Amino acid sequence: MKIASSDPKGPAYITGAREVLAEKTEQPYRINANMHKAIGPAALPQDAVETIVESLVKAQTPLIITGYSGRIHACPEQLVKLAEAIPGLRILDTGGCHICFPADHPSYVGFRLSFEEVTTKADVILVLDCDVPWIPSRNPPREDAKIYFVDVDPLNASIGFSFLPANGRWKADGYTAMAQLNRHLSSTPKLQNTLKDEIYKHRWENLQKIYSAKVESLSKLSTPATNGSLDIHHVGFAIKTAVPKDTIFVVEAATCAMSLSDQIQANVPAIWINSGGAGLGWSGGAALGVKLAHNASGAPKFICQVVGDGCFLFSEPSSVYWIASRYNIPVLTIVLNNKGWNAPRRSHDLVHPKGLGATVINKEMHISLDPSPDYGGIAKAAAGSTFGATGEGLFTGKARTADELKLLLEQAVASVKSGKGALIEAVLAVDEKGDSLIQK
Ligand SMILES: Cc1ncc(C[n+]2csc(CCOP(=O)(O)OP(=O)(O)O)c2C)c(N)n1
Ligand SMILES: [Mg+2]
Repeated sequence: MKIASSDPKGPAYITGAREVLAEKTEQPYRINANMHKAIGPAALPQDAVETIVESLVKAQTPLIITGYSGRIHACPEQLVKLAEAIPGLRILDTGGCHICFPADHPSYVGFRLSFEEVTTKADVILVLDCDVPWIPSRNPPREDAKIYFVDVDPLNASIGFSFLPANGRWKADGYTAMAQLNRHLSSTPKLQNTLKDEIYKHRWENLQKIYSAKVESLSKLSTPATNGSLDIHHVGFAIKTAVPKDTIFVVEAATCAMSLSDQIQANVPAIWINSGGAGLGWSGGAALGVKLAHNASGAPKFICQVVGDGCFLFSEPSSVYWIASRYNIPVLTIVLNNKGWNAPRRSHDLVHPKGLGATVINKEMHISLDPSPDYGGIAKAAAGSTFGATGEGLFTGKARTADELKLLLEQAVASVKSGKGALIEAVLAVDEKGDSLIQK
């Protein structure tokens, strides 16, 4: 397996016929890497630049929906520039992999999977590097919405069936395309004149109000329950408070991911990395890889993996913690114990709201992990009696209350900083259907 560096970038299987591979070469074979560089980024044609910019400027409720444009770390800055140049333009992040827009910006709708209702209100939508911008049966765009689609791979050529109806679609690099839109906007006097209209000022003020209300509501949600028991909002807040400011989050948190992102409020590209695929179990190995990559770049970072209990079990923890210990790769893991697989319950209820499954508890649906395995114990056993060169085993702990979590997080962060990996299990207060018992 190799990592493709031309778009669509990512892991690629390379196959070679056995007979050819077994042949002897006559002389040493060399490849000149300079002659094998990745394909350069593709730009938008000028008429597309003009069409998209004019539509966004003239729209009443313009929206950009994106999923993985943040993979190019310079792209969020271009989106911010565009959102500030066209007041009222909002950005919805569907959480493809990297964060695509700073969470503390008033134009950010947030990281929401594809059922956010702003999609149904927009009159112009630019979909940028995104595979599932909405779900047609839940939050379809307006019939009269103009939709433009810019993606490195708009046809998803390697996927059996994938098609997004749109008024225009272009294959282009997200950063290059957004920089083109910004250049055209700032150098076109007619559009600049239009943007002087009072309406844009009002729209900007309105976004500030929406943003202030959001900050207030997230702050309320972040408080612990009166009896101290835990929900994802408080756990997210506690993690954010405990870890270093420039922590990189490696996230595989399934149904907890959106609330977690609300509290983590990632505002720098690439500090939030989500699995880009559907097969669970990615984050254990990924967290170690992210740690090694930062070490290799010469700028080591604190890595915090946040993982659902189901995903943790999928992640081959016996290999992950043995490798972490054997090769001395300390990261902090937070396991979110909500007693099992919440996502299949949600999927079931979306598709069969009145089905038989809606009447039974998670144990009867066989999606429960209750009683729970000893998550910390599994990791500790795999890491062995000495983590790396520290002479001590992995640091582990289990928190059921806000006070326990605070204390354990402090100790775990100190442990990881001293070179020894750590795992904290956060036990969320949920009922037998996986719903939070905490009402806020
Ligand atoms: C390898 C693999 N198996 C099964 C699934 C289907 N699946 C999607 S989400 C999920 C449950 C994940 O559980 P957990 O990590 O506890 O998160 P929660 O749903 O509780 O938020 C499952 C089984 C999958 N995506 N990948
Ligand atoms: Mg779970």
